Amino acid sequence: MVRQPYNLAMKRVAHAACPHDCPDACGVLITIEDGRATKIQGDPAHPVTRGFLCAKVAKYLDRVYSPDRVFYPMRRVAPKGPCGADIPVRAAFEQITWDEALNEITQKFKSIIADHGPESILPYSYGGTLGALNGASMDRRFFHRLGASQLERSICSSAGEEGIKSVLGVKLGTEPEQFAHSRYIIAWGSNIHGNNVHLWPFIEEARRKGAKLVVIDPYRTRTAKCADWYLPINPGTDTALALGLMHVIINENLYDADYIARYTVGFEDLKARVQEYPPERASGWAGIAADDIRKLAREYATQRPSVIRVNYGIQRSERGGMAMRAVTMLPCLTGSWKEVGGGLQLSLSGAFGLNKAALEMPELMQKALGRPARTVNMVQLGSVLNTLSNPPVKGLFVYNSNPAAVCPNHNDVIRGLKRTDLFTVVHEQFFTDTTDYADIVLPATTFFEHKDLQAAYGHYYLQISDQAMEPRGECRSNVEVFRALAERMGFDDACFRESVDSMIDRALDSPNPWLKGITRERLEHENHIRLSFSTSDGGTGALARPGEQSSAENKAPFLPFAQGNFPTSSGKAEFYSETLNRQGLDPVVAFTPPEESRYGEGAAGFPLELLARKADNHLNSSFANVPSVRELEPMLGQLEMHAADAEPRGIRDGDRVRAFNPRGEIVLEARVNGSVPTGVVAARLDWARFGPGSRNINVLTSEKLTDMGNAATFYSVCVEVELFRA
Ligand SMILES: Nc1nc2c(c(=O)[nH]1)N[C@H]1C(S)=C(S)[C@@H](COP(=O)(O)OP(=O)(O)OC[C@H]3O[C@@H](n4cnc5c(=O)[nH]c(N)nc54)[C@H](O)[C@@H]3O)O[C@H]1N2
Ligand SMILES: Nc1nc2c(c(=O)[nH]1)N[C@H]1C(S)=C(S)[C@@H](COP(=O)(O)OP(=O)(O)OC[C@H]3O[C@@H](n4cnc5c(=O)[nH]c(N)nc54)[C@H](O)[C@@H]3O)O[C@H]1N2
Ligand code: SF4
Ligand SMILES: [Mo]
Repeated sequence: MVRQPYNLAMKRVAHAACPHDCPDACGVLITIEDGRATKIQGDPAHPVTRGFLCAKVAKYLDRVYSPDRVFYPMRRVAPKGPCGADIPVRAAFEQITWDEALNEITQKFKSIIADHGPESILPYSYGGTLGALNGASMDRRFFHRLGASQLERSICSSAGEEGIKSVLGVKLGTEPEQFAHSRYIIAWGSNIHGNNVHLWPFIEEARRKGAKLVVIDPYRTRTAKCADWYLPINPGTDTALALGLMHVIINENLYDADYIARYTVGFEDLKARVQEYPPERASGWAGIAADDIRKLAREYATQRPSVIRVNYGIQRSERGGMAMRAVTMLPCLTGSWKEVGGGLQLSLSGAFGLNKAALEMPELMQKALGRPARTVNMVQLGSVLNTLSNPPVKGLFVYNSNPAAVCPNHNDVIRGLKRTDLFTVVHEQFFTDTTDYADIVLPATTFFEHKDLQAAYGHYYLQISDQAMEPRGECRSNVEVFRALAERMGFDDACFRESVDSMIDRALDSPNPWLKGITRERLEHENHIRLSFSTSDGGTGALARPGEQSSAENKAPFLPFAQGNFPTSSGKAEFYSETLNRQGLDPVVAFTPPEESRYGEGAAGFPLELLARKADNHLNSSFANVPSVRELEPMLGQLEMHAADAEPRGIRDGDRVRAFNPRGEIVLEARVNGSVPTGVVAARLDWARFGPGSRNINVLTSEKLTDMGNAATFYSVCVEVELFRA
């Protein structure tokens, strides 16, 4: 229900938080007139996102009020397969009632369980909403109680998480506000303008005071175009570059010996190891001149405070865990964690420590199976659907995700989704690529239409996202769908009747000291609250600038590692990790090039490295279907390449080309535009439905998993490209 019952004629403003899978978690204000949302704007009071929205969410009314939304439960009446111009999506389905839909799903699930056991049912969800409740709560309770297979949700960030944790023990880092105080900023595999735009004003502020911005990225992003120094790097070679930098920093005595002695372990091992990586050797792999490596190392170590914004780009590579580990070592060597505006930021989500166990209740699996259910990796959906046995997957429930667009090895995913013996339910806001293979489609609310609690991974503020309006059509939130399914399944556990407010209270009721004093009531009143860091968690001095709203006791900058405090097994930052050693990984750090790269066997016959990128104005596959947002993306359907690769293939700008490898092929339009270095090509993720032959760039990506965290390798892909002759 809407929090404050409102007079229909009244105009009011609701506070929400953007739940999309984006570091920024913007504070949002939604104006409601006569029950209808009439305006969306950024909340100017939010200290980090400060009143502006990205281009896509600024057009959110077009999404909420799109005529293309799923409004009612629908049952398939046509064969599974892609809709398009010739088959209107709605013609593939008939409208049914919620009662019919819930009955059909539970009856089908019961018969699948009777024949194959509960683990033959697979939930599939990821980042549709990062709201604490609608992301992971009632859904998890339901599937745990059912005894369904568990999903390893590793499509995005788990390699980087393991990499950073192997050094720091936790995912914490430099808060965005501190970037305004930095003198030297490295954006490392981090497309700030496209994917994390609210950090940009802090960087601009630092640059006005003389800071230098360096961008390390194989693709000339909008961020790279704005940089003081742009270093195109060969994909998958960041570990080599980081080792080259550490070679210089250590051998030229540019490190912080006191910090290292007090707060780190394994320095001697690292010192020995970096001797194998002089800049000349690192240069050979990374494609960055040795002199530039030396210059970058010296500037980074001496122009202080220096900070690294490393994002998930470097870890979508076969050895992405090691790459993140290597980069994370840099601020531990220079001791820049001590400085306001120093350190490193990957994800800050480790600070929130919400009570996940209370939300998800994994103990319910015990009740269903007497043991934990098997785990299936989401990256390998193609193989899972086609080859997994004991038991095979017979029921698939997709929500918060669009695997028919975002999952690698697209052709196998589609082959699996097409199986006539697979019962697929998709809970969605839109008729996506994935609903093209659904037996039942259920209508989902947007964040305008449900309440949630919102953490962030790019700042340290917790927010309440209010329900601004009644759901459109018969849409229901994830929480309500799984509540209803649990009831139909006959699960009488009290947790399935818990109210949304009670779940928010329980999420906040956690041993994490940084949640101390933060309650739902306070969040409802104050909209956003910075985590309760104490002065012992940081340095001195005020972070907030005039005009900023921040409670007096909570102004000190958060410097999580100024005095060590690394929650690793040694209690120190680990240049040597016994944990990695036990896992059979290099306990220090070493560079091995990806097999699927110019240095590996994957390149035989397929010499070009493909970056299967995100679109700057979409969010993975979300927004691709909103016409006003699609207009912002002129690069869809294009393959960017370097002239030195185009010319010998007889390819000119604007030609139609075929990009292919053993997994698949796609026809795109060549752009010879200086965005990529020699040997690299790039294309953007889009809905398959809008691509030639109902395909997208994931026909070329693979199911191969990373060295740590079992994550996806979207940026370790080799292809060949030729002129397309129809
Ligand atoms: N507009 C927009 N915003 C988004 C998203 C979106 O799709 N669109 N997606 C959201 C999601 S889910 C996430 S996880 C975040 C991700 O945000 P980012 O972590 O920034 O993710 P990517 O765009 O995958 O990669 C960042 C950059 O890394 C570069 N890169 C690729 N390979 C390498 C490499 O080997 N070395 C180096 N140094 N760089 C490399 C890419 O060219 C890219 O420019 O963004 C979120 N925000
Ligand atoms: N080629 C290539 N592929 C990639 C990537 C890449 O860079 N290149 N990036 C990868 C990364 S980093 C990620 S995180 C994944 C993301 O993959 P997904 O998490 O699948 O992300 P989206 O494409 O945004 O799809 C989310 C879907 O959830 C729906 N949704 C939103 N809110 C709700 C809700 O409240 N309830 C329900 N039931 N549904 C909702 C949206 O309408 C949308 O269709 O994609 C990965 N795929
Ligand atoms: S997608 Fe990111 S930048 Fe855009 S409104 Fe949401 S949180 Fe803010
Ligand atoms: Mo992601």
